[in-house]
Amino acid sequence: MNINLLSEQEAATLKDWIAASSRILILCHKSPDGDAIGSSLGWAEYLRSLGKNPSIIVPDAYPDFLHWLPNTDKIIRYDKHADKVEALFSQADLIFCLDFNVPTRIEEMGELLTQARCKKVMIDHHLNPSLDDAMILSYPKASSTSELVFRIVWQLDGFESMKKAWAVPVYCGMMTDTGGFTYNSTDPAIYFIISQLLSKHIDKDKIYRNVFNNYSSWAIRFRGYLLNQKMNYFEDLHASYYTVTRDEMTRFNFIKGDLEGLVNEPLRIKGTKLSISLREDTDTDNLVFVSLRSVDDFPCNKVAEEFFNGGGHLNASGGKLHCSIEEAEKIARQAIKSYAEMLRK
Ligand SMILES: [Mn+2]
Repeated sequence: MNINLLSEQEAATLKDWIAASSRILILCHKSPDGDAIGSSLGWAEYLRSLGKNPSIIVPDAYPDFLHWLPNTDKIIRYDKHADKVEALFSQADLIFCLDFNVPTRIEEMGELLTQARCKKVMIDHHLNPSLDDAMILSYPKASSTSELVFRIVWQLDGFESMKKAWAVPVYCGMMTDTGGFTYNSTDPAIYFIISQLLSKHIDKDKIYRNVFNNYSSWAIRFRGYLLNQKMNYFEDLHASYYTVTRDEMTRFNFIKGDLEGLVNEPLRIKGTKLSISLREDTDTDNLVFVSLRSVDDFPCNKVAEEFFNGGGHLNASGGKLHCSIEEAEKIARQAIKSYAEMLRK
């Protein structure tokens, strides 16, 4: 199966740039998810196989359920080690941007990235990438950036020498970005890739359990509480929203990752087309994070753009509101009502 993505020119340039660089950084987006971490670890492992020693830098904390991945001890957090990261940026000769499309996705680090005078490569699957003076390898149809890492390593003839420590994060990133291969995962290439990853002796069932069956009892109670007490379901409109307040997070000993994927749960109600999650920030007042999920051709990214200062994929997007949770709730109701015609069908 031909799974190559890059033009010959891109492949050659990428090889040259890597070969010529010795101070390489790998960055991924704020609040890193399984794909951000998985693709970064996988790409770092590939670069190490070429004799490089890249630094993986993340803007802030990533969920507990990813800490078991190999080599996470090498990940540097900008929010904890700003000075060290700034020094690394000032010396870098090649920067890889994985799983994000614009510098603002890495918040304060975005400035360091735009100001850095070195070669930059963006490898990503989000829509509308933009990074000045960079080689942009953007494939919005791909399931995940981890899939892109696999395909690029494959095309650059790195696959043979890759070991389990490469295959595990790559598989993990593909799995998490597709909800365990239940959405955005119909491309046959994905299953070719999985079969190749399995040849590196990964235990895919264990990877699934490590990620998805890794909750505390508090988290399960919290998720149950939100569905039971907080879900607003519009039967006639096949849409749902729920709110999560800071008080509730404290009450249920919330830690990062506890509510991961919960926004998908209302979609399990027969016929549901749209699910919206509204969550207060843990520190900042009047900041509400919004997650949206939809099915089939209902464009939740349009809803995100129009009502929640956000955007994203057709069926998975996000945004944020600078207002109270009560006002956010009103906006969500308004959003659902304004799409009533499309939702009712
Ligand atoms: Mn991704």
